[in-house]
Amino acid sequence: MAYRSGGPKVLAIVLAGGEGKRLMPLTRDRAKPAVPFGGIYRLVDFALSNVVNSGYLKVVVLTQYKSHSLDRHVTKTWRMSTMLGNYVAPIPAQQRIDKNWYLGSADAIYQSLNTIADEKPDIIVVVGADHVYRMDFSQMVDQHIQSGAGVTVAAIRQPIGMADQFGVIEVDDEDPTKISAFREKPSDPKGLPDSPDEILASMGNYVFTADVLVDAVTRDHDLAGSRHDMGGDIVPALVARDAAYTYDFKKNVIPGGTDRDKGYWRDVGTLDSYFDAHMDLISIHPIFNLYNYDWPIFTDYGPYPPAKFVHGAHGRFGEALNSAVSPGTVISGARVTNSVIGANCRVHSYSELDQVVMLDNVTIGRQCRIQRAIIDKNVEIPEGTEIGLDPARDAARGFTLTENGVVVIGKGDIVEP
Ligand code: ADQ
Repeated sequence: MAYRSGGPKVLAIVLAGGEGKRLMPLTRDRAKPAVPFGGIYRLVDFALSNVVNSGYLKVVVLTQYKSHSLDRHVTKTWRMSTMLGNYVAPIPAQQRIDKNWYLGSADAIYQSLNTIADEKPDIIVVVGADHVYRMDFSQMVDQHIQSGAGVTVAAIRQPIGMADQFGVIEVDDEDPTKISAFREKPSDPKGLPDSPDEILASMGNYVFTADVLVDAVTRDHDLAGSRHDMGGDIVPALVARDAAYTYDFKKNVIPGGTDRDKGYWRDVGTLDSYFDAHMDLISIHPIFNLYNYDWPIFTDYGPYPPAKFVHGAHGRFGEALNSAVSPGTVISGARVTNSVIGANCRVHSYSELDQVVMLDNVTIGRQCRIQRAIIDKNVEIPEGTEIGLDPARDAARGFTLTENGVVVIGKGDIVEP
């Protein structure tokens, strides 16, 4: 492949139409990529920061399901100077070609082919929007160009028990970068030859030669029986045409990265993995390091002042330990440990919170005890409430309880003391 001077012209497509059923109630009225994460971010900020930090500044975000808050966040946060022709553009499903909403992620791209025709890129980087990680896509693009692949799929080893959540990659005996088989969410996975308890999982990030992607989604559109899915249909079709290679995420080097967070990647598809990923943020030497400003994670959290910790009733200290507390929040006379607290929250006297993930605008009244809980936006917890201490009682009150026993309270839910 020969490119004009200055390297290939790259367009990034962020797939952000996912429904995120397993994150209910957090996805009750927002798309999964719009789910708040880490106090001040939305999930989509991780994918977009990676794309932009990789140097790719022409970006379309394909949205569909309950896209209002996602759209608002992307439009507000991801403004770039248009003078150089750069943009991050949310594109809602708009029945441009077919009179139906997107049937799957490949159909989302098919119905947005006009954005590719307008830009005329050489390379298209297609990424999901529901993972927490850092990745320099330009290193994957370099490998893609050198290998002559039609598609390159980013890959990471995962426990074999999770095979039914991922596209599973098998590689060629002679050339371990070449994909010999790709099965979407198989129920009968084979372990890796050197590690029978692991599989090689697709991260849902792809680099395509532009013509190959356009051709693949166009053929797929007319294919009877296709689910029009990137992992389920497009990648297997290109494997069958001998055009699919894999990129080993372990090789990816991030400026400012540490040994501890090298290779960190979390699919926060379930409430338990969402909760665990928050605990990774606040571990004393963070497993995922938000403080690496060489590869910043960008966001916009609103017009809030710094967080404040004040004496509450009877002079009790307001304190937070091993916790991340977002701007606008006031902790007065309460003790918060091992928690991630969103913006503009209030935690009042004598309350004790441990391992709590709290999104924006939550008020915790006095004398509450809350453990291992996720509390969505705009929830008011009345004085004297206990949550997370007695699973049977929490279930009886209508709260969601995860497999690992984390209690989840949905946006705006009314909580009785
Ligand atoms: P899943 O995450 O299960 O598996 P999917 O639900 O299609 O696949 O989501 C992939 C991305 O596409 C997400 O960012 C989602 O928001 C978006 N998306 C889904 N439907 C869409 C639509 N109709 N329009 C626009 N965007 C849409 C995928 C791959 C697997 C891989 C895992 C890694 O299919 O092969 O292993 O990601 O987590």
